[in-house]
Amino acid sequence: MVFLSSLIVGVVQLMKVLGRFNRARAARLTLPHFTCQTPLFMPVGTQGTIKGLTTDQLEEIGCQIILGNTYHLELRPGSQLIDDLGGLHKFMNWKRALLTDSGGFQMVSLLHLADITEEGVTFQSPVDGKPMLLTPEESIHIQNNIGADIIMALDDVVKTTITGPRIEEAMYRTLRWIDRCIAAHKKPDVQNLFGIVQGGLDPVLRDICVKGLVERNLPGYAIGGLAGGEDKDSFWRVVAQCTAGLPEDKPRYVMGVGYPLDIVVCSALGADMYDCVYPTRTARFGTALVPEGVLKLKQNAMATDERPIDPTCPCMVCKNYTRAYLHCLVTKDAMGSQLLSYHNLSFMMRLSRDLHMSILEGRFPEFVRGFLRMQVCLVP
Ligand SMILES: *C1O[C@H](CO)[C@@H](O)[C@H](O)[C@H]1NC(C)=O
Ligand SMILES: *[C@@H]1O[C@H](CO)[C@@H](O)[C@H](O)[C@H]1NC(C)=O
Ligand SMILES: [Zn+2]
Repeated sequence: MVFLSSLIVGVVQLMKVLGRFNRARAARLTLPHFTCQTPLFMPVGTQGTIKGLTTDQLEEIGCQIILGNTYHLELRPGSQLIDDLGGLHKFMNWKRALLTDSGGFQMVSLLHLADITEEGVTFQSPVDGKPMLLTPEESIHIQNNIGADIIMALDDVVKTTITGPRIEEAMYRTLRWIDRCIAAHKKPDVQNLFGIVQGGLDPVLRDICVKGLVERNLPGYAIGGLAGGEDKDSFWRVVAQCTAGLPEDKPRYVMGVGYPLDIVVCSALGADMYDCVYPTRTARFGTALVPEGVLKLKQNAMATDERPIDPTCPCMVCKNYTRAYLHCLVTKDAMGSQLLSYHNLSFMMRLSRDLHMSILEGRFPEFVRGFLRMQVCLVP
């Protein structure tokens, strides 16, 4: 079985660009478990679930790939157990594509005591407080156990708002670590290892990192270290520079992005993949994505509003429920946030399809203009 799938993966090119408009691309991404279309959005399933939605519902709204957090999966239930039970696809009953992150970003952002050395990321176990070490080898080992279609290299993450020699150190270390990741990767036939471009906001460092990674001829590349509080101009400049330097026939993933507007702009700049925590971030639910920006269902005006969240949305929630009903649920019942997540993700999936089709059909500029015209009314 493994032999057969490795044969298939061996002959099928990972990415085929089906259409372009200037730098924007609509492509087909042939992954071991599913063939996806780009631009591609990946909802984040922290513990192997997307909050409140079943895998059937995810398929129903057109979700093609889910991002799993290695750090959370390793803590619970543990990657060894996932491997013993047949891999994450089987464990969570998801037949389509999966991507796992390296676990490094989560550690650095969640654990105050994380410390980065040449060996790896040292941190205090949140379970028993013991010091632990995540090396590039260990990250790949864990991700090999989890079995996602795409796995991410461990990189040395720094916030873009930091300046000085630390940015340069992190970029060169990321390049040294990619070789350790490649050497440790046991399943290159069924899992695609992506490298991550670092270098902060410095064009010279970004350029060195892009060239260094491209030399390694990886299946795909991510642009990392963004969406961390830098201004929009710097953000778009870095994305534009990196996409211009990365190979035409390989997928480009902008990590930690994001908002619908950012996704539209990054797609225009030649990026293909995004992870979107934003549409399912349930901390302060009661907000829904609509073409104009966001709709706040908690507002009193919603209490008697008989319209759906978004009259132009064909999703199950907008077909069946009024704003008034959702207003009543949002602060009181788990189903409120579940229905909103369903609509929010449907919205993103529809945006993904619209981008893909508008590029294929040569009407990408019209689509972007229409999108921007709607958004300006209600930007949060
Ligand atoms: C809601 O509407 C859909 C049509 O999108 C329909 O198929 C479905 O049965 C309805 N669901 C509920 C719970 O009413
Ligand atoms: C829906 O999306 C909005 C905007 O991204 C976000 O603020 C909100 O938390 C999301 N709601 C749910 C329930 O996922
Ligand atoms: Zn909807």
